[in-house]
Amino acid sequence: MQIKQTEFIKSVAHPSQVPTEGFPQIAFSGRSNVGKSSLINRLMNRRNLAQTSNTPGKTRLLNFYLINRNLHFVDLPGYGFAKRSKKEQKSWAELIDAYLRSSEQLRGIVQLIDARHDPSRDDLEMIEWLGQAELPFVIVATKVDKLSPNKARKQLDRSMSILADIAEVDFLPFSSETGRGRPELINWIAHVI
Ligand SMILES: Nc1nc2c(ncn2[C@@H]2O[C@H](COP(=O)(O)OP(=O)(O)OP(=O)(O)O)[C@@H](O)[C@H]2O)c(=O)[nH]1
Ligand SMILES: [Mg+2]
Repeated sequence: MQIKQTEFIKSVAHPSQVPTEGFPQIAFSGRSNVGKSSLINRLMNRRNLAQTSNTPGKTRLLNFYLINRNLHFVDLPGYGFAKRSKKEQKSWAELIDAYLRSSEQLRGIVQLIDARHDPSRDDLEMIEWLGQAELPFVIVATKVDKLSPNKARKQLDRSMSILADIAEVDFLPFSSETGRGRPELINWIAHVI
């Protein structure tokens, strides 16, 4: 698969507003600031179509992008952003949860973790959920450019062994800075849709 044509479609605050064209959907999940929007931009080779920010909590809605006029990418709001009120965190969790449970077109989930750190408690909860849902998912360890090759390998091994206890996982190192992992992730997407 080659990504040739990309456009922003819409932001959605409720699962009932999800586009109804029936195109397959790939969703991108992970804690706030982990790099979901940056990864989507890198996949699309668009600089700032998906809005990124140093401030966590930039993506608050489900954002839909149309790829090659026949596939949707869904940028999910990040979880685990402590500065939001409990009420707001709950409403985000409910939006993500309702979408993941109700979408009939969802073909797979790209779950991001930070290559520099052990998966957080929220990450583990999410990945455990994914392990039980009957949906293909891949764990992408992003920001790998921020580590030396040696440190990256060590931390990835650590994270992989932690995750191996809770779910059977595919694992992919990625960098939105350098594009590392892009071909492999596009292959994975092409395979599951
Ligand atoms: N060096 C490096 N920086 C990255 C990478 N991916 C993201 N960043 C930076 O990390 C910050 C957050 O990235 P976003 O893509 O906005 O993160 P997000 O997961 O969409 O965040 P929310 O929308 O808040 O959930 C930005 O400053 C990015 O430039 C990467 O692979 N390498
Ligand atoms: Mg974002």
